[in-house]
Amino acid sequence: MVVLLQPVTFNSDVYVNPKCKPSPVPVPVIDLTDADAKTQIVKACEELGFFKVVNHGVRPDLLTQLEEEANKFFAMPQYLKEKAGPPDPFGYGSKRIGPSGDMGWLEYILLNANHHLSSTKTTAVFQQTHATFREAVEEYMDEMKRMACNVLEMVEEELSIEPKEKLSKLVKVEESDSCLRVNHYPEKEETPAKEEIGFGEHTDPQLISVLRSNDTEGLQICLKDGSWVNCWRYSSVFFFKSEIYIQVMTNGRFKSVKHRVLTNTKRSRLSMIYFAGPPLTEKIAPMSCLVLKQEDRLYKELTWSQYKSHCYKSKLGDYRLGVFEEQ
Ligand code: GA4
Repeated sequence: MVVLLQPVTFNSDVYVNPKCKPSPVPVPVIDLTDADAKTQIVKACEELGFFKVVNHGVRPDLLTQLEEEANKFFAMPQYLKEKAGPPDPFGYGSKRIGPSGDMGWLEYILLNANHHLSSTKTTAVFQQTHATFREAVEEYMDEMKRMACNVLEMVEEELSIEPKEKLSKLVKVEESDSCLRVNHYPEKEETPAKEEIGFGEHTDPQLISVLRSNDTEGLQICLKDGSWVNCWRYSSVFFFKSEIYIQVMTNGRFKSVKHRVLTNTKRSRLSMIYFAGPPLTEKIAPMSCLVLKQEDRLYKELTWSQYKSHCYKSKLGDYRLGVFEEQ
């Protein structure tokens, strides 16, 4: 079957910001029920590291419900929200991102999807809110895990990765170090709204991530030629990004996409990102089924825990893949 990519036009989900260099590369739209979806997913991960999925099976009212509950949390008085902060890295954070001094125009909650790794800060998020928030978050995490595993299993099939479920198991197991980030970029009061860095440019360390937002623009991805394109209007669909971990496992065949969020609208932006990560003890290395000769290996082996501690010593925009590169 021929894969048709949607053309980029100003009114589609992806448009070229007049301030950015124009680029002809469109974001692939993949119907998860399509018999050819696995081929399209692999192609998208190889070319852009970013794609949009439709027919994902997540009930739309879960999205509305979670969005409402999250908005209620962010509307609470600052002193109450701060009972769940500062982040350790989980919990509530405002403007500060990570431990190395990065700042952004946002507030957020970071929640671990694995109860065993939950911290008192995570618990504190739910102590300030109704049980309906926790219920919506838990159902959403289950749905994101299901979708992430589904996509990873399609990748395994397409690339003939052995043993079966090699990738999806990393996320399915109870020890998986996956997390959910809910970002709130507050509305701007001034007119015209001043453009600010909401979340600075970076690539994510995990396997893959699943992302959606309310109907507000701001997310930009960086293309191979260094130009930035805006992605927006995706309240009922999901975007997937392939991340550094899967780039290493596929020996560079999949790309992790650099992205950032700019805030330049009067509307507030709410985004939810599920990061599918492996257990802390898991070793990250190129899969032998994809690297025929030892000398073709681009990356050395590290455990997820070693890599994570390296990430937490870095600044957001740092090149974090370097630590895997063979000398
Ligand atoms: C980027 C992806 C996820 O949001 C995150 C981020 C983490 C954090 O906010 O605590 C980091 C960032 C992210 C990578 C470099 C370090 C760690 C902030 C930062 C400066 C939760 C993650 O796993 O890595």
